[in-house]
Order: sequence, then structure tokens, then C-alpha cells
Amino acid sequence: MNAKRILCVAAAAVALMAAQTADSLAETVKVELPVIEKDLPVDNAGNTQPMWTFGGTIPGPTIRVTEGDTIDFTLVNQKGNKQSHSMDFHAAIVSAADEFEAVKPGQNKHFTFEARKPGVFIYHCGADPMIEHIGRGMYGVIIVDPKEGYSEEFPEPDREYILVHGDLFETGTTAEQMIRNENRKGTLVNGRMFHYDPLHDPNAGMMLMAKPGERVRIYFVNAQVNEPVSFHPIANIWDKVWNSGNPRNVEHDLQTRIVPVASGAIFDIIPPKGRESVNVLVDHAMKHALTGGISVLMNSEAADDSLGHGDNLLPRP
Ligand SMILES: [Cu+2]
Repeated sequence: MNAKRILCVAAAAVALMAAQTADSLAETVKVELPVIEKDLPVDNAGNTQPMWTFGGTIPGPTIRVTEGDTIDFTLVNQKGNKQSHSMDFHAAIVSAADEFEAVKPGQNKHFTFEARKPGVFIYHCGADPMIEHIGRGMYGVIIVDPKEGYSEEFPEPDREYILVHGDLFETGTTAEQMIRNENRKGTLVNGRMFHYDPLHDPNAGMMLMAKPGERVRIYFVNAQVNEPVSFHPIANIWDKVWNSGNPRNVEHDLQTRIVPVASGAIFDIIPPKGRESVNVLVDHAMKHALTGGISVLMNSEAADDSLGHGDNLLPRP
């Protein structure tokens, strides 16, 4: 695995400095994330709702480091915000009462942690009431690549995508209603219902793409507040799945795998060689699928090479 990367979904929102330490290959990666409370489009038609975000997008900017790296993190709760906010990195082994404490508008919170375990982890706001902060969009992904790199049980992929499923509640839904899962309007995939699904939404302008025979790796995070995801690739079988994204947790040839609330997994799919094919990556719980939790993976030799490579693992319009 090569250079440390931060995928700057909102480049201006993330200040990155990677500094080589003298005695090892581990790096210190500086991440600064402002909390931005703003209206955001939640579907492909451009309908907006008032949301709370890390860095202005749902999900927030993806952070990618290598096992052993240190993250030097600052949360900036900007003046003008109305809520206290915090940062809870599931990749961190620290103290909930210290590093993850909430700060008021106009205050910052700084802490560092070493990414000791590889995987794909959610990060989220843990300020009270946590269900509302996550339910309004305060989450993102941190990928910790294994320091050993690739192996037979963790082969190098040809293309990589990040998919985050979250809830969309009606505007004004209270934390108490969210606890009862009331007013749930749909499933957000990387911040929009049916984001990559022109089959179900004529306004969808994007699909995921790959070429026949490519190994396509999906870094999946379930940011829903109440319900697990039953992730299934229609017309294919997951070649390998790694629970929590740790290479040691390899599983083979699965049809559907559950991703618990606030967890992640890596899913590899290989579309057949020698033919075009379509796979539909779906939360097979139909109430989630049919309200937005469906993404099309189009497999053809004409696949756009800019998708699933470089800084474009989480495509946005
Ligand atoms: Cu918050």
C-alpha cells in the first residue's frame, strides 16, 4: 500500500499535512473538520432539507490512513452554529469522556490517536441527542489500510468505491420520534436517495461503473441510526467480504451480509468476464431498498476510468 491519502470530498474543509517521522514509516496526518449546519439536497431532484454536517457534505470527507499512523484531529464548531457537536472516530481507542466530548459553537476540540486496527470505520457526532446528530447527517468514513498491504486473502482491487447508507427523516423530526423510527422518509446513499440508481429514479445522473472481470471493492458503512443493512449484489455473489474491513476477518462467496448499525465492511464483487452485466447493490430489506437504498453497478468495457480510482471513490454530481 502506498502513500497515505485523504480523499478530499470537500477539499477546502480538510487541511492535510503528512509528516514522516524520523524512526518509522508511520505518518502523522492532520485533519481539521468544521461542523457546518446547512440545507443540503437529499435527492436527485435537488430537494433540500436542513442538515448538520462534517465539512458541508453527507457523508463528511473520507479520511484514509495506514495502520500505525497518527491522526492529529481538530473539530471546529463554527460560530453561528446552534448546536454543540463532537467527534467519535470508531477507529480510535481513547476515552469517550475526554477526546469525544462535545464543544459549543465557537469552540474547537483537538486530540490525537493512533489508528491501531485496520478496517473501514464510521465516524460520527456523539453530541446529545446522538440519534438526531447522526440522523441529520453527521457521519463519515475513515479507512485504515493494513500495514502489511495486499495478500492472497486481501488481494489488490482494480477499482474502489465507498458507499454509506444513512436515514432521511422528515424535516422537524424530533429525537424522540427518531428513537421510534417515525417519520422515516428514505435511505440516503452517500447523501441522496437513489443516488446511483437511474433504474428507479429518472433524475439520477450517475451510476457506479466497472469493466468485466475487474475486482471491485466496496467500502461500506451503515450510518443508519436504528436498523442493520442486508447488503446484497443482485445478479452476483460477493467474492470476499471482510467484517469491519479487517483482512483477518475474510469470508467467502456470500450472497447477503448484514452490516450492523454504526459498523462497516469491505465487499469485493467481480463482474463476469467477456460480457456486459448489471449488478444492483441493494439493502435487501425492501423498506430500505425501495426508499433509496439501491445503487447500480454497470459493467462494460466503456466504463469511465475516472470512477473508482484516485480521489473519485465516492462519486458526487
Ligand atoms: Cu453534532
